[in-house]
Amino acid sequence: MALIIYGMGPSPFVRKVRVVMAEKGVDYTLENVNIFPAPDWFMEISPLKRIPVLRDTDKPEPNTIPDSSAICLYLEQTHPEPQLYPQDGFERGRAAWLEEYADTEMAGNIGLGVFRPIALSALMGKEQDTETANKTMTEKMPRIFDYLSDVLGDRDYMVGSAFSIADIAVATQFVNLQHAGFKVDAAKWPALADYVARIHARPSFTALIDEEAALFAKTRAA
Ligand SMILES: N[C@@H](CCC(=O)N[C@@H](CS)C(=O)NCC(=O)O)C(=O)O
Repeated sequence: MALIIYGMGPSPFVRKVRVVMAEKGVDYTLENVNIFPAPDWFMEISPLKRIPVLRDTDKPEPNTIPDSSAICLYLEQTHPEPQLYPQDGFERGRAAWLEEYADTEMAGNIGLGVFRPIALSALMGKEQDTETANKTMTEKMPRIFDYLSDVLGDRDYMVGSAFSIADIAVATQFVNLQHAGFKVDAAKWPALADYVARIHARPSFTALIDEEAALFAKTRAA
């Protein structure tokens, strides 16, 4: 099975898929696609114009799947070990919910409110909008940190007692927050800050964080 991921490293959704592949030991090729703007050929395999898209060259055309959640589900089916979706039905539903929460609420606020105004702007040679980032951090993010702290409680993982797709989806969004020079305030949300550090310390995450670090070393908010 030859798998290709179309996307760019710093996308939290591309990272989510790459972490799943690393956890499962799946080989793939990352083909860089610049979505600013997306090329015409890419629109044919990604009608929503979004990255990532997976291509499985062993399948007859159309052999592509857009959307990180759809791709991760396919990978779980083709590479069941280690299991990244809870066995228990209720916990599986909770994991799907947290993945959705991360992909929408977290991605919206971190992506548009912090990462783009700071890290992406700097990468693209534009002026950084620290006002928007600081406003997001003070007005929007505390609600998210409170919610995730409540969900986590005193456990090690977001759902049940095992590492799952929920942890990957949540933690990948925190990488983008860090690329912009922000993090969870450990004085206010100690368990969440500890959790993020622990999940990011997994080899599947560190490899990608290290790969992206050089790119963002100079783009963080002062
Ligand atoms: N639900 C999608 C979201 C993907 C997404 O929003 N990707 C962003 C990059 S981080 C993108 O391609 N944006 C391009 C655009 O909105 O035009 C997924 O999980 O893959």
